[in-house]
Amino acid sequence: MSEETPSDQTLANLSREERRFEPPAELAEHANLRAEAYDRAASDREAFWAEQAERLAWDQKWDRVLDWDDPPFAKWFAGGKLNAAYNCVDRHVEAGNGDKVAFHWVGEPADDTRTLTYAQMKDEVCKAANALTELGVKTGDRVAIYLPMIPEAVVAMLACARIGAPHTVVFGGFSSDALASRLTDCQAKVVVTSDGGYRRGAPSALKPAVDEARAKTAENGFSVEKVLVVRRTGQEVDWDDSVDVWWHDAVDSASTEHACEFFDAEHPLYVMYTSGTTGKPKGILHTTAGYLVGSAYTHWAVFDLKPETDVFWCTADIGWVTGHSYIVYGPMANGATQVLYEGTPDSPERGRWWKIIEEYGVTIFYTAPTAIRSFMKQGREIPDRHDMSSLRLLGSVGEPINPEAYVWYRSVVGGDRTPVVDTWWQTETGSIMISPLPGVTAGKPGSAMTPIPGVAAEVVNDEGEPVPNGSGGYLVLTEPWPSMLRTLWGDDERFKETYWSRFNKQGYYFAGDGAKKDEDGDIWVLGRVDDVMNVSGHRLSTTEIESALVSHPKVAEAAVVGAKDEDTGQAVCAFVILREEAGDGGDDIVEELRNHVRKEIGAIAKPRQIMIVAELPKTRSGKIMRRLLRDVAENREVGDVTTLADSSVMDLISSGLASGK
Ligand code: 6R9
Repeated sequence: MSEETPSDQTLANLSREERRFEPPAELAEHANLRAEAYDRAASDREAFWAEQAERLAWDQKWDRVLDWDDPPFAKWFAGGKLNAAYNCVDRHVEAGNGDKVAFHWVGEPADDTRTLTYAQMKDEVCKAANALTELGVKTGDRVAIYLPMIPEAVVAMLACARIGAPHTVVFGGFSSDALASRLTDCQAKVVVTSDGGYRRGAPSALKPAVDEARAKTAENGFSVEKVLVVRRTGQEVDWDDSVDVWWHDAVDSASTEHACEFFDAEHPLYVMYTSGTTGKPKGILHTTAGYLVGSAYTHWAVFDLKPETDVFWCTADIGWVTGHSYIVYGPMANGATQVLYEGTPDSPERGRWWKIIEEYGVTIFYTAPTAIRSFMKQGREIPDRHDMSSLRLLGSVGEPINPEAYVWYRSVVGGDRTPVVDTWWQTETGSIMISPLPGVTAGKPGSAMTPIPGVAAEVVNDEGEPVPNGSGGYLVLTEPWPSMLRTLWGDDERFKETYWSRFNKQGYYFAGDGAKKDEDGDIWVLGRVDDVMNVSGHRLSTTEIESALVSHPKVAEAAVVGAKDEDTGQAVCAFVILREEAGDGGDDIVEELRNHVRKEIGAIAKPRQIMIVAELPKTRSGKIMRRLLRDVAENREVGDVTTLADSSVMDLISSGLASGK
């Protein structure tokens, strides 16, 4: 570990974290949102949201801010009419900002770049909207998008929004099975895909998965009508003339004129599938106005966006909700200039991300803890080779960020200048709910801090009563918010049962996460409640033990699960990735780490078993799939791996363990 990394400040455990980072004076002085907003929003929540809704262009204003007459079915800005695509492109062009860069697109192969202005985006969106209409897509029809991170993905989403056809974006890394089940569930009429995309330096095919998925849905009596195919890699594809249409044939020749229709505020905008703990994926439904208000407001407030000067880069895939809210809808509604990158962080070399930041002068950078920890593993030498002084704000999303990873991010990537906003939210919430405000909050590494102005959250016990400061419980949202999910596609009952019935309190949304309030009342999200362990009657959080492990100088990443144990009910099993400079960690590494956890948290948390591994099983958004590790820890056959970003990881772990590595 380098001298600069504050190992001597290593914490005992999360609750004893005492480092604080005040907002830089300059940022505080010019901050978009000030401390007064908290009280203002709390005193009249609806007025506050109505004020935020003024950021959008409306064809017709709403009659009522919130209709909550039939909870949990909310209507926001009822009576209003607008078009999401118009808000994301046309109005910027009409305001004279057509020449402004919307995207600096960076392909994975070196020197494969494109620059797209707002005027060009508007033309592309109009052409694609005309082409989709020509293919038979009508308002209300669903369109699936299965594409790599190329500009056409954004264009296709906005073209759907423009004609009022809800899109469902399926992550390009998902299998044909996953695609087939989503196509069937939402009965998609058209699929937009490409021949392939680039990953880790090589073209990888996408179209065959669509062909397979179509064959599978046909077995269930459902068929997609058309497949619109972007040529990206030039690889060979099978072709069915009755179904397949090239994008360059249908879109390139289409007219750039498209008069957009204005839709009801509650018109469905998209369905995004997210895995449930059991059973089939849930189709989260978001509607137009509330979602757009939520994503635009939070992008402006939490990232302190100054559209004239900032260059924003969110590294999420467009197939994840973060890509929807913080690449497409929020930033584009705000007229931001962004970087959009097709590839992996380490292709062709490990410094690729830092090089992009340097080259495009990125000022605001938003990524996931999993990425940060993998950079920590490689050491700070790689980012240190780049000038990243343009950065002024960093964000984190997807899982709890361990305090050590937060401090590394801030000091190595952010040059000890930049605030880090740890943003808690979900596919279901549509936009950021709990986060520091960069110009107001003194950040605590590892804490998402407080609900942002306009949002009401609590940590409650089993009875739904708020827990006192210093205690843990369940994270709930206690008031409706504009970008909330409206239902699960086609399943109102499951919607009510999953999110609104855990507590006997009308209108309490249960997020499924455990959290704790520290002595100041600030919120620490502890991960999914299903990931809480019970060891000899003590409830232990996986996050807490993982953070203790990551605070050891030799550890880069850790995943902890509870495995059945005859003596203690459950026992702590840890899977650990070492930092590169630690080599194999030495002969006593396992004992050293077990004792480290005992010292940091206590004997009760000392892992029964620690396994040193090369990789951890993660979803594409970086969430560790503990269910699979639990299978390994309990010597079971490993379960369904279809939502893993890399499904070979489990073989690697199992074989590494079998060979005693
Ligand atoms: C945006 C996104 C949602 C779940 C959520 C929680 C975890 C996300 C977090 C976080 C702690 C944060 N999560 N952000 N946990 N701190 N800052 O990730 O959506 O893919 O639906 O996942 O992710 O467990 O419930 P989604």
